[in-house]
Amino acid sequence: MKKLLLNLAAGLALTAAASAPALAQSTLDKIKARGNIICGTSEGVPGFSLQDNGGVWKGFDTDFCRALAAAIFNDPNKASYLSLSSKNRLVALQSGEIDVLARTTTWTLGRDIGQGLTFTAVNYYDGQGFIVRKKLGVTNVKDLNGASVCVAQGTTTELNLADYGRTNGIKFETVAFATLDDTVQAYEAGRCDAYTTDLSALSGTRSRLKDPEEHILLQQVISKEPLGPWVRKNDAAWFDLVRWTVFALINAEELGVTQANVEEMAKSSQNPEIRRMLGSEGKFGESLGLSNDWVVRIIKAVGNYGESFERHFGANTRTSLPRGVNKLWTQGGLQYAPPIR
Ligand SMILES: N[C@@H](CCC(=O)N[C@@H](CS)C(=O)NCC(=O)O)C(=O)O
Repeated sequence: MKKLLLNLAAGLALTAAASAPALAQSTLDKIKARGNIICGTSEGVPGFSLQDNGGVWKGFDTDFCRALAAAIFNDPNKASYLSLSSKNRLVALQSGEIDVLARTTTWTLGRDIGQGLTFTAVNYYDGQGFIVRKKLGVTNVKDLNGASVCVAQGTTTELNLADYGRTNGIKFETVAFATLDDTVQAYEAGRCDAYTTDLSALSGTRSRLKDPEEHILLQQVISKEPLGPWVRKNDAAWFDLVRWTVFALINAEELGVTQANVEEMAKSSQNPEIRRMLGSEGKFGESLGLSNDWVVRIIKAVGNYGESFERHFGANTRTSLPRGVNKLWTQGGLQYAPPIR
């Protein structure tokens, strides 16, 4: 009887194994086999991701893709970029055209659930703002009753604008466009009284208008826009790596590990947290499918979170932004990464 039950159990186990769907190859394995990572990027948002005159992508989001390439290949240049509009970015990730979407994309429940996608970690806390021509004399979003507002399609921006109108009894004439260029050009050509998007992108956009001085950013922030990289659902290995790369960048800043000192720290730091993070102790890199010095590789390539922020949004850049709520939690901000242990 016992044997019969055992046989039955074995038979059931076999049936279960045979009917289970073949485990899809992890994106990480595909990337390793391909020899580079394909990153979904913007259509050009100064500070986040923008091609320079030589066609090289640069920015805070670009740095993140470079960090992933460094972690996997010890070479930040092993990342290629696919420029995507707001409208087509999620489909590009769903269909497997890109490995990761690192493009000012807000974490919302609707996107995180039921679309085959997963948000990884917040690397920039943003909010929605407005830009208007100074000569309109508008100082508050509430003065925009009856105004036309340019917005990009397929964004949270479009939805927040409608919500804000409803809650505040304001009638906006929403004029939505499929691409960033069309949206900004329409605003610049005077087709709309205002242009609305994430505040961080607005200040960069303003700097690229023909006469930035003619435009002002309104003070109100009408939404929460937690931004960060996205991956496909049900790919735990790749999700873990992308998420912990965000956390590694933030932890490195908190622990004072910089592009300039990381190699020295890896050799001689006695701080156990730093030693674990840099792989001088423990095998965390291996458990992520990488080498144990994966964070050394990342920080050597792009610096820590604060260094990347400063490089792209610092006071000396054209896209200067206050660090604001993106300061570390130890300095009164919201950036807080779980410990590497
Ligand atoms: N964070 C918002 C909006 C992001 C967004 O796509 N913004 C528009 C207006 S700046 C856009 O076209 N961005 C340009 C780009 O990233 O190429 C979202 O996730 O829906």
